[in-house]
Amino acid sequence: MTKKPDETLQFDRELFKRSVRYNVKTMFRKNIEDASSQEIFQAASYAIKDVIVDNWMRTQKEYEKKDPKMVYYMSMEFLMGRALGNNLINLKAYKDVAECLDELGMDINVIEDEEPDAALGNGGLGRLAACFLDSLATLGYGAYGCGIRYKYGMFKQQIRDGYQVEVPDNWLENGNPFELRRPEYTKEVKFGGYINVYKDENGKDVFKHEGYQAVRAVPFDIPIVGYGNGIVNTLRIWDAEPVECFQLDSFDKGDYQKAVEQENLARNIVEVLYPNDNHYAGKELRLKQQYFFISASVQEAVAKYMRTHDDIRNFHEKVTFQLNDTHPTVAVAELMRILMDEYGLSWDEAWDVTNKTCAYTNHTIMSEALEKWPIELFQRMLPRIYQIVEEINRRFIIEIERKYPRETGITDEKIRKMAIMYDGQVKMAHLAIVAGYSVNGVARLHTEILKNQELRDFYEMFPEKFNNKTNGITQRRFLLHANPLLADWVTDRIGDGWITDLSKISKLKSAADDANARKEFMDIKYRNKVRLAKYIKENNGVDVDPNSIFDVQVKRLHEYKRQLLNILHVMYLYNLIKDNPGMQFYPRTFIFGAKAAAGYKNAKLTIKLINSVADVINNDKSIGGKLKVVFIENYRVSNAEIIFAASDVSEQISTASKEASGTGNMKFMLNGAITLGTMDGANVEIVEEVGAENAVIFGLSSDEVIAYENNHSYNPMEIYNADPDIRRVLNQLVDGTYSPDDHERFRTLFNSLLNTESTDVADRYFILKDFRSYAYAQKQIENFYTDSNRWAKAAILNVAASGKFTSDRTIQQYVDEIWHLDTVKLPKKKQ
Ligand code: 26W
Repeated sequence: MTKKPDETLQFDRELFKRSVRYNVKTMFRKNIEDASSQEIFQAASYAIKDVIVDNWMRTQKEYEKKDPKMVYYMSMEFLMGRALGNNLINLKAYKDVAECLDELGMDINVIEDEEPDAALGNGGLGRLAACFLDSLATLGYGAYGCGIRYKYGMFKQQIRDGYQVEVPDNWLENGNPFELRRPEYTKEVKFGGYINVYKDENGKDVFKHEGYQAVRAVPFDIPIVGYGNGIVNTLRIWDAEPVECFQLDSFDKGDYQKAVEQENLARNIVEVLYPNDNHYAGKELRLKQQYFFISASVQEAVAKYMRTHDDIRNFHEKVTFQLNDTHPTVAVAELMRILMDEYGLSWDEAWDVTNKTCAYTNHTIMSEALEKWPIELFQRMLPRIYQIVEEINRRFIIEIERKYPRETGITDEKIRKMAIMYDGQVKMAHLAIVAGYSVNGVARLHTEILKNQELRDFYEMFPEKFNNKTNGITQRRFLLHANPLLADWVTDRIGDGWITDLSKISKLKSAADDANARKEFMDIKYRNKVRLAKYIKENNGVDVDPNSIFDVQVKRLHEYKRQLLNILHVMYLYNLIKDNPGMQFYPRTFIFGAKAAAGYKNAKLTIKLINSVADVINNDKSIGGKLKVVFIENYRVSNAEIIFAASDVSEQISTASKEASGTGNMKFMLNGAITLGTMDGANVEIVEEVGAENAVIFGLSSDEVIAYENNHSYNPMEIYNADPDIRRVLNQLVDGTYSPDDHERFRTLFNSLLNTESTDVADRYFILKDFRSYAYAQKQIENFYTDSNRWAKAAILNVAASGKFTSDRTIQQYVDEIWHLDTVKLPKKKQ
């Protein structure tokens, strides 16, 4: 018998086609010719799930046999996007399936477009979790993603009359073909009530939780397919169900009340993702969501461990919990509770295990993002967890007093700044740092700021816990799937090794000096721009010229990310063109995409401003189409893939020190866009990799920003008074140029920059301070692009230098320096 290359990867096309026909018939009672695209999507997805499930079972069997150490990646958010295309890519079956669908008379792009995004996340933090799962499976590490199965994910954004309108995202409307309900792993989670303490027969304290409300947590498993290795890991998201159903005849009034409350609790808890990015709102329901999924996940992690081991004291040898920001931090107290109350460990034993199990990632230094729960709420909702956190705090304060004895004179100051509970609040970041074994930032600069500024006191006390893990992205989704033209071009030139080892992409360097290669590259970019132009025409009704420079800023809308700086600069350029009709000007298309948190006034008004500027400029025939502004509605993972592939300029213009890392910056780079950015977050490392001559950098450094913040010495009014161009642009916010029907519409944006009417800090994000340097950088971009050889060279060098920014590298560093997991390889499939 001849041996096939790798049996796990043989894709059986005939079986697939038969299976699609069969599914269409049994699911919809139709022949394939009569089925809708949505029905074909469903049928094809179930056919693919069938293939995945075999590998899933084999993987899980192997894990049982080898018993590797595993990571539980705990996260309130997983921004997965669409699954079908990604699963096909990782099964190495994309082209096969595209051809099969073609034979059945269907276009794979149309079928993929039928799938709603799984938008269970806001932005960077949620998408990072999704990239990490992809890398973990691809590198062969045992991993669980643990999260919440929100009924409604991130809202859909509609633009009406230039304003953002939020529309519910009923993503499960047509079901989710890839998920699997696992009722056999149901857990009970308890809220409220009180704790009774009594002694058992050995005189030991027993804590009994009474008078609580309970919810059943029911897990749904989603397969995470590794690239070409047969590994399938699990994303486990929890749904909530009421503990018991109504039995209308059998209970008294008290029970009836309780039954109704429990029913409501279950219904509300997983209803919707909080759409706030980097902003803590302190909502009671959010704390419930946190404890809900954490309690269920920790219970299951412990139960699973105890199915095959007998001493819970060694839990940390097989399990580690990574806490994605502070949102899952109740995990430390929940683990303590289970170890002590259910397994009888002493405090010290439980603390030892917890300490060796939990690790925390910080994703932001924005103070308004810090989670601080009112102690009263904590105590009322989670009475046992509260007791445990209080005891952790009590012991930690003793530790502070030991390190900073009274004679130092700083004991009280340290306690005030570092305590976990202080001033009526529970500080989740402090809890995560004290209770875990690792604290990491997400880019080198960010980690340095944590160590030297934000978390300085903790770094002083626990220097060994602090480490950096610069973020990364998966090239499987963001190049191989998102940009097939460029992916094929890369593979033709250097082979396909880059798909699982992105450091190999550096072999492209030589192409930058090859005139033919540069032409091919620019050709591909042009075709991707045509694809985006078509999308923009279909979705926005705006014509854009693929020969213009596509200058793109897509990310959540936030003042620190400075979309306002970008649009003010567009207003400035427009003035320039109007004043100098004959001037040399390379045509530019400024593209924005951003969702604003529903209650974030300035962010929403910035969207209206962008659309108002677009309206005026796009309809001004006198500028001959030199300038266009487009706001892409409902920016999300699926259209991001089209956008990155088509971008020339990557706008990464946050106020230095504010963007922890950024990951969009990496996706642009991988697709050959040139960074126009500040020295913030991972931009610093991008410039280091690609060379300063292949990026355009501007603005204050993070040290300068921090210095201004500390001495309160920045006064934007001086700039307004001294610079007539800036003054003119700012005045246009309030003179009706972009709001003829209501001159006051943009007044609050004007005020946020100059603050003539309140005591708030003016121009908190240094927009005026950085404006000139930004405008100059934009001028450099124009000159740069006009020299098309130099541009093409720089763009190719960006692709070639993107190797560091794969999430495969990031995950390998987490494994080597934090988690210490074992790799697993699947045995060859038996025939
Ligand atoms: C409590 C409300 C809340 C919600 C979300 C606070 C904070 C968040 C996230 C931490 C915000 C976030 O997504 N941060 C982003 O994380 C990315 C992944 O590490 C980084 O690349 C971004 O710079 C950072 O803004």
